[in-house]
Amino acid sequence: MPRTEPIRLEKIKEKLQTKLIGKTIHCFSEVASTNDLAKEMATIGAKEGTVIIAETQTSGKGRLSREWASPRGGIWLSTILRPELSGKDIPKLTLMTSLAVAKTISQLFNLKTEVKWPNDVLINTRKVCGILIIANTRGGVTNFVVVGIGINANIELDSLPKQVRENATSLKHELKREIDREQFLRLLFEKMERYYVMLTGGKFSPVLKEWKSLCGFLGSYVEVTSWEEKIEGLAIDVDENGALIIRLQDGTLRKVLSGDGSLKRSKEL
Ligand code: BT5
Repeated sequence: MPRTEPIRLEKIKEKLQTKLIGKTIHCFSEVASTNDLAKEMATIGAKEGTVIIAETQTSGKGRLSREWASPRGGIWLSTILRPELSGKDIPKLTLMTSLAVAKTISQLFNLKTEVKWPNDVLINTRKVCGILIIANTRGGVTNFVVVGIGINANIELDSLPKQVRENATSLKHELKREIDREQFLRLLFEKMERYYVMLTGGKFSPVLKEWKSLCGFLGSYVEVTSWEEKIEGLAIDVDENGALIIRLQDGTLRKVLSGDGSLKRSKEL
């Protein structure tokens, strides 16, 4: 079986057209978590746009300290950003990142992708990418943000833990071939930068509109678990701050912030 070659930095850089994201890239064979490393590097002053990539993570993290399986062949990366955004605007970064990943996949491989609130990208209802953002803010001012992205690229599904496999897919599984990870990263960085410039330039509405056009859950009955609470209703919108708006059975509207929303389709009420 062919084994994916390690990601080659110079191959990403060759034709990279960004001014910010990926201008500095550090590639590692193995780290505990690219997010943890990026956080450390940001704390000691790493420049905005710095990207940390690892071939594998021994302690990859999802939200609320959940485990993120990171076998070799995937794309596990973190980007350091220093946006002038207040804390309430940070979830916008998750939405723009999932949009950038979904668009990269559909453009390169002609695969139909779906974004799932708040932090996933799906192919055929299965998770191909998860995003985890860490924000460092003080007194309402954002010092730095780490955008962690995990993409199941060139991995076999049986390299994922059994309980994860059922709801996951990989690009290799969908395409029945390996992808060029450097080409993928170049396009991803370009798309992220484009949306980031729009977001930080006060033009988030068109980004959100595009995100919604790929969001399969709006208009469906959903069950959201947020901080131990279960909320069922009709998902009617995602607002400018990335909160999901649900219409409950009694007609009242409920806003769920993206912190720990986890969403699944439910039968009609
Ligand atoms: C996420 O959390 O989806 C965020 C994942 C972020 C991973 C990246 S990789 C680079 C960077 N460094 C890190 O340490 N993390 C970031 P959440 O929504 O909480 O989903 C976690 C759940 O997804 C787990 O509980 C599993 O059920 C499932 N899962 C774990 N590994 C997976 C994988 N490789 N593919 C699909 N699903 C997975």
